[in-house]
Amino acid sequence: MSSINYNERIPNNVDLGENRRLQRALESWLPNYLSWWDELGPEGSQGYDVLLRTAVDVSADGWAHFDYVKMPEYRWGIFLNEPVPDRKIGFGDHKGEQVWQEIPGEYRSTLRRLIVTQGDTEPASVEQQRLLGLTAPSLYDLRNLFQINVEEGRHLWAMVYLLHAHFGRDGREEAEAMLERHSGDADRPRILGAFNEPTPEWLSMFMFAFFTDRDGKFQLASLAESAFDPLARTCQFMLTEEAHHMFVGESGVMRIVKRTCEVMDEIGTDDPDRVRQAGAVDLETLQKWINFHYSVSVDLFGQELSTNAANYYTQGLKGRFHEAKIDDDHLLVNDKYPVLMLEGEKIVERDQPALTSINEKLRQDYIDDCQRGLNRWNKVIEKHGRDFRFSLPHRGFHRAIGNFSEVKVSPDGKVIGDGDWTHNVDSWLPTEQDREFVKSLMKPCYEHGKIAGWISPPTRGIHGHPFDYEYVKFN
Ligand code: BYC
Repeated sequence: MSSINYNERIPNNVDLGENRRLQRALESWLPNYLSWWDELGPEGSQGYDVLLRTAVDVSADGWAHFDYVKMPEYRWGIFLNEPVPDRKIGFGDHKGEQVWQEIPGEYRSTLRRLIVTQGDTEPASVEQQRLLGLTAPSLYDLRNLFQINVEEGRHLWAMVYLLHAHFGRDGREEAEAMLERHSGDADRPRILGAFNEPTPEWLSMFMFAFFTDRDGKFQLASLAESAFDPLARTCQFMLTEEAHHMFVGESGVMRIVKRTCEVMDEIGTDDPDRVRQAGAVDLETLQKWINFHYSVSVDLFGQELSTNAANYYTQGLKGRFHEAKIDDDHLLVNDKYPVLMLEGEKIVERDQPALTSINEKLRQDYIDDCQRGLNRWNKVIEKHGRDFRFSLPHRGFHRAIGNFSEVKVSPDGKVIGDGDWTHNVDSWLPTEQDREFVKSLMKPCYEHGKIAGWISPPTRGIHGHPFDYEYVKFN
């Protein structure tokens, strides 16, 4: 069961060959997927040979194989983690019962919606990043972008498999619709807000991989707790791949911070204009990118108080992050959770029912994880003897979903009037001018061992290769 069958058109470890109907359904979706990749996948990259990892096994050791691959020939497949024998449901009304291999009828539409929401983000991110291959700061970064893109494509496959295998005709229609909605499309946008924002340059790419892929980590980890076992096992394997995406984001920003600090040392000043003139991104500008990407990603966790979220939990469809490690009754019926609420002009903490606060609990876990990354970036600045420190804005800042969506909140957490907001917003969020400046730095640098001037090279290459390895061959 565990090794993947590469002789089949769609590599898989789910015995697809034994279910001819399902296999045919997926094989008929494949050409549509490939035309979508051709049209909206990485621009101009079809002929490149890229050093990519491909999943070949789901076991902890040696699950991936590295080789040069042309991206349209990547073996997108369907891999689920091995089943845990005798796995029991860990939370909610069905706690202690056997997990489900098929979906109970009463949960069908809710699960379909969760799977569609998750699946929709995957091709969305590929669409958002499609032009970045034209301006990568190095071959190493170009390869990492393409790696992320093919794996997000595989994550779409993971969700489409569940739709085809478990939702009949509705599932097939949803799978088609995944290729019909497009990021930023006025008529048929992607489902969640952050996935309709453009990723126009590499600073946004790294911030997206740090902040938005991290939402993916927490959402997938919650779905990995699901009583619907095939969903849980799929998400577990997706998380293995996802770790690299977040590494690309965190180390990417770290390398930019390092370069900025080096430039400040070289020119002997931290004056933002001078830093920009010297071809680096000033720390104030990086903070604005943090504010933007963090706030749109924080929205992805939904409303602070959500009966939807409470129902997902009670029904056993979606758990909390690392559910089994939490020391409580996993029913939460009598528990409380502190939530920031808006009362008039004031933001106050109020105890709320833990069940309806499930989204907020996940958001808090996410915020703590983001803060750890920022601390590591701040260490770089500290090492260079500078006083500047990055911080996460208040969770009410620049929100479009939830309690704070109707008001304006400053990064330090005060409810402010429209006038105050307009007066200050240019120092909090990227302005057109800032975006133009960052874009002006984006010149491709595809010579071996060379790197653009606004970012420092990585400390290590990929798969034991040095930084100056030929990660992408243009042919
Ligand atoms: N945008 O009760 P609520 C990833 C809607 S990223 C637009 O809070 P719920 C990745 C909501 O639909 C991870 N609408 O909703 C990263 C609802 O609509 P109705 C993606 C929003 O359902 C990088 C209403 O507001 N995974 O993997 O509890 C690269 C009430 O809200 C938004 C998932 O999302 C929004 N942000 O929570 C590649 C996991 N938020 O019922 C990939 C699956 C809420 O009024 N999804 N609404 O019509 C879920 O778990 C939940 O659907 C959500 C929302 C957490 C998203």
